[in-house]
Amino acid sequence: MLEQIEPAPADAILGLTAAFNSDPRSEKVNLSVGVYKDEHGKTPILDCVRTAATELAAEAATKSYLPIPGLVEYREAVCDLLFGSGHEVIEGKRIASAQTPGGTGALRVAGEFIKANLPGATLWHSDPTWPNHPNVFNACGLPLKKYPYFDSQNDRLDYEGMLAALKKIPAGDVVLLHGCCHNPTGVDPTGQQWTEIASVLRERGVLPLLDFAYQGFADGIEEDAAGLRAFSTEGAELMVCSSFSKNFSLYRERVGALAIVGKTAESASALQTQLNAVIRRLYSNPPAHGAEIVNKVLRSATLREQWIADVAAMRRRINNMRQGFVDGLAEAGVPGDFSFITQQRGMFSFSGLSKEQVESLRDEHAVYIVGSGRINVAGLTPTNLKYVAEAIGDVVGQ
Ligand code: PLP
Ligand code: TYF
Repeated sequence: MLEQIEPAPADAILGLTAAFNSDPRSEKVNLSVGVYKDEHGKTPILDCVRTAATELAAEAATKSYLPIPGLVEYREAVCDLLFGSGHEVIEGKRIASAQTPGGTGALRVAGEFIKANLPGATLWHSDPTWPNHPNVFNACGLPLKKYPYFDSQNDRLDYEGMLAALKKIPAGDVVLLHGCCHNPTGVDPTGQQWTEIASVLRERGVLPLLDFAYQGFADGIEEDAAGLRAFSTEGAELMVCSSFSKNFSLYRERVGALAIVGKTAESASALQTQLNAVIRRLYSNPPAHGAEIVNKVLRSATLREQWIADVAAMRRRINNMRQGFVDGLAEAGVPGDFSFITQQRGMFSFSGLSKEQVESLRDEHAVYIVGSGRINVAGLTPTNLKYVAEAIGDVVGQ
């Protein structure tokens, strides 16, 4: 009976890396998957991570199971990072939380939690969004709808369209927002807009779900939490999915977290038991290693300082590449104003290239970007920048 099963379609993003890997052309450049690369094109292990891992190896006393929601010290350190230590939601014991296998694991747990505990809720996501969002939430059996997000004419947030749509969402539904560094557009609301979005959702009785996978890649670790904190007002409820794949460069260790903020401490206790029940039936308890590393770095003054500097260096390199990319396009004679690329935040740039141009880039120049026109700016290096800009110049001029 298994032989009747058809192959699944290739993943919109990961399928490209598979094609890239088997491309024999030596000039090839992979700007598809959202992975940070240094100026040599490598995804490094951070020094603070290496030190923490070495210390952990020496200290390790057991490999017995973690509790269902993971390491309590890690969960507390993550909540401090998200909300700010001493925040009312922490002091008031209003958070139910779990260590999860990556940000994707957090999203799946959140989706299953919503399905089990908020029957009938529709999940609203931005148009466009990360293609894995619909994959994950469809798999949870949640009905999905979109709200407008990107103004492609002007390469900016369609704030008016977004807000008008949010004002019509029925009470009891859930709205998914990208906490910062929106994937794929690189366009985020301003601080003032976040405050307004938060109050609209709160007034309507709509639950915000923030996907926070790039903390530190826009303006800074603290600064990037401004959106999330706009939602964390007295008595407000929200859910946050956090990931340390990018900002700790711990991709394969699968480290993330889910925080659910309840109205009261009593409510949060009930939420924690429901969260544990969801995890128990999904994967029982999370893997330990990556979370132990993050916990150690966040709790050591020296390692934490190194980490903050490492994130700042990644952020600066990406921003330098943004400027270099805009300059490179001008030098390659590509017509048009590309200054919007320097305004976009995080790893990605939404280039505006058409599907056909994306295909020509790949077929004729071995430059791989996502079909939506999304470019991973963090994959640009001083070595490949000129080649990529000229390749784009060629396909745009065709
Ligand atoms: N959410 C968004 C928007 C992302 O771009 C990513 C990773 O690329 C994730 C969540 C989750 O990443 P991970 O599961 O690797 O932590
Ligand atoms: O490039 C992106 O948007 C992501 C990156 O297990 C990614 O899809 C790749 C693998 C993975 C999670 C996220």
